[in-house]
This record gives sequence, C-alpha cells and structure tokens, in this order.
Amino acid sequence: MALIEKGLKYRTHLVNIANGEQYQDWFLKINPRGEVPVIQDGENIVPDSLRIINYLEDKYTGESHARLIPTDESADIIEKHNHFHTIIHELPADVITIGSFYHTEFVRSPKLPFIYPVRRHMKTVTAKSLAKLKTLLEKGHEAGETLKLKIEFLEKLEATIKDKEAFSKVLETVDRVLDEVEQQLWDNQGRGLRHIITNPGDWEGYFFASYSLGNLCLLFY
Ligand SMILES: N[C@@H](CCC(=O)N[C@@H](CS)C(=O)NCC(=O)O)C(=O)O
Repeated sequence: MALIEKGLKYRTHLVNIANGEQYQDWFLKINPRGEVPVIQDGENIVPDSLRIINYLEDKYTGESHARLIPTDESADIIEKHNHFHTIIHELPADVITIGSFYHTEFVRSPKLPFIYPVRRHMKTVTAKSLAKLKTLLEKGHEAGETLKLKIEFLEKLEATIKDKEAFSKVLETVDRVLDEVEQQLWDNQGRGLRHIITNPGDWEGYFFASYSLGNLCLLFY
C-alpha cells in the first residue's frame, strides 16, 4: 500500500507462508525471522511493516512521493495520528486471525478465503513452523540466535491462540480500540472529514493511521 501511495515502482515476490517457504534458506538469508513483508531497495533489505513504512517515508517523501506520516501539521494532528497508528498497529493480527480458527464461537460469518479447509490448514501451520524451526536450530543454522527468539515468540503465540480466555481478552482490546476509532470518525464527520486523521483542508489527503485501520478491518472481513 505504501509503495502504491508513494507512486514507487516495485516487483512483487510472493512467499508461500502456508507451506513454510519463509523458512527456506534463501528467505532466511533475507529475513532470519522468517516473516513477510520484507522489501529490498538496492542494497537495503528492510523487514517489518512498521520499519518498511518508516524507511519509505524517510527515503521517498517529496514532490513526487506522498507523505504518509504527518510531520508539518499541528502538534494535535501529529499526536492523534501517531496515537491511532500505534494502537491499531499494536493489535496482534496473528492472534486475531488464527485464534478465530480455534474459537469459532466468536466468528459470525466467515468470508472467502477463510473457508473451512483453509482454516483447518492454517491451524496446523504454527505447529509445523515450530517443528521446522527446532530442526533448523538443532542442525546449527547460521541464524540460530534469531531462530531461538522466533521459537519463543511462536510458543507464546500458540499458547495465547489456544487459550480461550486470553483470546477473548485480545478481542476486548480490539473492541476498545475500535470504540475509540469510531468516536474519532464521528467527531470528524461532524467537521466534514472522512478519515480518522485527515490533512486539514484536504478532502482526499489521509495518513497512515487510515491504512492501518483498513488492514485491521480486512482481518474481520
Ligand atoms: N511485526 C511484523 C510481523 C510480520 C508477520 O507476523 N508476518 C506473518 C504474516 S502476516 C508471517 O510472515 N508469518 C510467517 C511466520 O511467522 O512463520 C510486521 O508487522 O511486519
């Protein structure tokens, strides 16, 4: 999204994380945590969506590239933007998505592509990933230290996902964040603005918090 909004040319390479491609050697050399998204810009390799956004914002902002994080606006707008961007981005997308495969009682009407066979397959992916990472570690993989952290992360993730109470607490946090977003959208509508944080006086201009919100909504769809 950031690449498109900034009008940058790019080539996409899809990594099949449902089949463990992220743990193949070629990808671990790019990102030892075995996670997408990652961008490669010349010599620079940047993983992690937040780091990617900050990188693109630093390197590609100006006349021909839109600015996605406010810096010149009033302190109030900057603070509000950063607040919403942070609270939305910090919601654990992995727990929300995979947790819903385990606790179907929280799910109302799942849409494509998360139909039953996909959910069944995705449920086994975390377990398979853990086994794969442990094998790589035992074999003394060069990214060992990072893989160890990733194993710890996945073990915690799996525990949260399987624990109905922990999952329900995550959903309560999502609820609180969405209430805050809704309130802000109502306030903005009263002032004739469409997005959570909008460039003042500019009907179409909007910032990254709106993208984060769009992504979050996709998880629920
Ligand atoms: N903090 C990272 C999280 C990235 C992440 O969890 N990516 C998931 C897909 S949405 C992934 O690559 N999972 C594969 C795995 O962990 O094995 C970001 O925001 O980019």
